[in-house]
Amino acid sequence: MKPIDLRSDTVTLPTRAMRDVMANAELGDDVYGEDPSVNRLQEHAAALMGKEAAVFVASGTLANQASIRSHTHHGDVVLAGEGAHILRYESGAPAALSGVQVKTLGEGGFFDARDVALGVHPKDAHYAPTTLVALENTHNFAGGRVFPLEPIQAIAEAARDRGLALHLDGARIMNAVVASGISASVWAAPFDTVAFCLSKGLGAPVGSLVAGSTEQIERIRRIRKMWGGGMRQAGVLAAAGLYALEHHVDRLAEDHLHARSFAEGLETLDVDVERTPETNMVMFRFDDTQGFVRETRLRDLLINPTGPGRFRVVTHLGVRSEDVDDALGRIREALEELRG
Ligand code: TLP
Repeated sequence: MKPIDLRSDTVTLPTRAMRDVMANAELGDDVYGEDPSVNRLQEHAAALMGKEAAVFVASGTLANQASIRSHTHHGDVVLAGEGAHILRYESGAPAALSGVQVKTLGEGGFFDARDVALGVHPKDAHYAPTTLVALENTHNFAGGRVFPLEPIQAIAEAARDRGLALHLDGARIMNAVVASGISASVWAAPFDTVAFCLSKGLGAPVGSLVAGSTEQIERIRRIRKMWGGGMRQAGVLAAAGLYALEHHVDRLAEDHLHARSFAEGLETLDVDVERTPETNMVMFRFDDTQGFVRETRLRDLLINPTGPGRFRVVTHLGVRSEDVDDALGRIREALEELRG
């Protein structure tokens, strides 16, 4: 049986064409700023996000955490939505690497300008200074939902009025672009820094970027070096990233369609799907967490729980429509076994 891996869009393998551009990439030492492929990718990313500059980093985690470090001082408070990746899945980095506390706002990953206004600490020696708002789009823990533009613009205004900086964890911002038809630069405009990933739905093997002002990106470049993230002949990876941005954005629509048919298929199997997928994730519930994992793995189907009784399916470059049908067939069998 062919294994079907729906744990994440991070599991994609580079295509033949992508490997070819990697093999032929022009290289140099990026710590000296001399890798032409990295430079090309960074210029492309900055233009795409409508910012002055961009820096190539190893991961989404590094992109977020170096950005947080660049905006804050030890002891500050960062405001973020519930289930934010920076808080939930980055190994405690805001506290460990920047010495900041993350305070969550709103519900289910989403919040509004009023939450920001109420969340900011007063300027009083009893309170830690609030200096940054970090927003995630699409929101992973919420199931790949798009954080709508209007509330973001209002949040940005509320944050600016209070002197706060704004960071976007846009690991999957291109999924939001394809789902909404709104360009990346419009999504990025309210933010001082925007992190986005090449190694998720876009299918590159490694790499993320942060875009922002020249000054902010220089600060992040220094933090990247300090944290051991200077990458020398990184053009091998940058070439894959550039290829992904040029060839794999429009096809995200296919992943979104696959997620929707997956959700419909699950419903016909009487599985409790949280909501109609907006992008490439399907969140669903099944009480017997261990049983579901066991029975699907026995059928070469990989699906991760996000917590007790809650699962996430992620569609990606390596999932074709036959795989969706095939995976649903395997789930039907697993459920027959578990429901008896
Ligand atoms: N998310 C991974 C896991 O860490 C959960 C996944 O499989 O979805 N921001 C967001 C919104 C992300 O979803 C991720 C990765 C990151 C940042 C971190 O990216 P990497 O894994 O490159 O450090």
